Amino acid sequence: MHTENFRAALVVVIFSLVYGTLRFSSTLQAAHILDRRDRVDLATLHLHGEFVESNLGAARAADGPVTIHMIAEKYVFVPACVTVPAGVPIRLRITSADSAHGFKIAGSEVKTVPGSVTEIHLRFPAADKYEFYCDEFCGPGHHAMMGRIVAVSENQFQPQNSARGAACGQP
Ligand SMILES: [Cu+2]
Repeated sequence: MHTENFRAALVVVIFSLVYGTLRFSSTLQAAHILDRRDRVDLATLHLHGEFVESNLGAARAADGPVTIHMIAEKYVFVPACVTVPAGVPIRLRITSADSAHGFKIAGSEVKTVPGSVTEIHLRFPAADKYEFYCDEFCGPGHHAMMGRIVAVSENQFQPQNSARGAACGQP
């Protein structure tokens, strides 16, 4: 009888430990995801703030880092083509104008949802073209939702602050 009670107590203790550990790690994970996202007002996305059209694309801050601002919407990325310098850290800040979308490129992927900014750090090792696409099914045009990052050498890099800037990736 004592043995049965002991076994029952042991099962409860083990269950509690496993459950507690899972709860703790999922809370940490959620906090981590929230940390990496900023809120953005969907209604004024195009009017002011970091996602106005004139601020889309790649820009280099005065102290050096390069940031890409991008909007995902059915069924395009704006801008769909971005030129960046190769071999340096690139910060991508992306948000969605409508539904959940994915952004997948060369071994990295993130999800983006309306009202939040998702941030990811990328680096393109060589001057080359890197295709990206939406990997979150978002509707009938999903399959065509793609774009391109063109990494160029430092001295060829000219930040473009235009969503529909000059032809990108043309020879
Ligand atoms: Cu999609």
